[in-house]
Amino acid sequence: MTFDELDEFTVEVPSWAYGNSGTRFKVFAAPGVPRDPYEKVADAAQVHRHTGLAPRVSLHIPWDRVDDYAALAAYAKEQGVRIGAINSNLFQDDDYKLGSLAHADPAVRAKAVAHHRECLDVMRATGSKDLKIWLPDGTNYAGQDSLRDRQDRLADSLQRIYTAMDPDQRLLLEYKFFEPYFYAMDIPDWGTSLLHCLALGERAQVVLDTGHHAPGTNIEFIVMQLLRQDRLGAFDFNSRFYADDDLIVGSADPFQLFRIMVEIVSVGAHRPASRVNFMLDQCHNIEEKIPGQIRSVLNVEQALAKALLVDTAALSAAQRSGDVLGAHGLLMDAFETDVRGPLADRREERGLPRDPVAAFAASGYAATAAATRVGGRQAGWGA
Ligand code: PSV
Ligand code: MN
Ligand code: MN
Repeated sequence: MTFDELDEFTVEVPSWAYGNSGTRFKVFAAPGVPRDPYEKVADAAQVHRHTGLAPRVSLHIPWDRVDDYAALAAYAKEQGVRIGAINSNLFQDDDYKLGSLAHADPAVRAKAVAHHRECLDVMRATGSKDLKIWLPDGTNYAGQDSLRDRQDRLADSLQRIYTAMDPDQRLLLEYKFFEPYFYAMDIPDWGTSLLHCLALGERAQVVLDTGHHAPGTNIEFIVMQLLRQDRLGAFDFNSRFYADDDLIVGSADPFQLFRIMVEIVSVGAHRPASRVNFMLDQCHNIEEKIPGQIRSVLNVEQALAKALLVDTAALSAAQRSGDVLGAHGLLMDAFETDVRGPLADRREERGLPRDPVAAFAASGYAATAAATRVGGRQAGWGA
């Protein structure tokens, strides 16, 4: 088993995974959590140090607001990582109660567009190329607002943001079928996101968050369709049992993650040239956060490794000859293969720990952070 195709594969980690988090019932305080964006970047760098898989960290503005973004980017470099996507925030301002980019009031829309100009400046200062927008806008009651007018206003706001971008910057547009509004979200699905991206131009692409679909949705079908259109810009990986659970990717349904990776591999979209940004969007409410992130990037690598094992020539022959069970069996053969040993060997060959979770535990980093960081912050509380 050789996995040369994994050489250039990377996963981006989110700054918000390292702060305290919880549900609307309780946020649990963990020892040693970061007190500022610098410490979040330092924690994120631990994931890369022990796995070699996570060289970028996404920021969330204003949660990660600092005076000098170039200095933050330089610090990230010292730590062996760099700044990835910049996420805007349209959900924590009283002005946005009835919407942001789709709000009926032009002044609120202008404020939301201006926030994205700030994010574009952060990208220029940090070298980030991806502006990531999750639009929380929506309505709770039928008749509350015109569904159609909201789409028109949203299209106009997005156009203003797109126009303000540099030629080498991308706009990544996420969708979510419910929450924080429950009657109609303004970007509820991949089709709506894709339509807005098509209207904007080729540097606008869809973000697929694995937790943002109704139960039973065939996510790999969406992956295939977006790849066909060259509009899959990024993943937000996580796992769900019920709603937007944000649990560790590959924990709830490793087979689904494998099926997604099969679609990715079938068109070579795991290679950097495809520019699909494989990101995590997770919270670690009850487990340790850095080991949770390490486990997560390893789960993604494992799913990709299994997808690379599919005997594509035999599969294609079975599919063309109508061999239903044979074709399914070939896929299952790859999924059932235990790749953990070969991946550990591979890490060792590259000077990385065979067991990154154990290596992190042995490093003493968590104990030092717990002893020296007093008053760590809640994820999403800002710096
Ligand atoms: C809210 O659902 C959310 O989890 C979205 O998935 C965003 O990507 C993330 O928050 C960060 O804004
Ligand atoms: Mn997300
Ligand atoms: Mn989410």
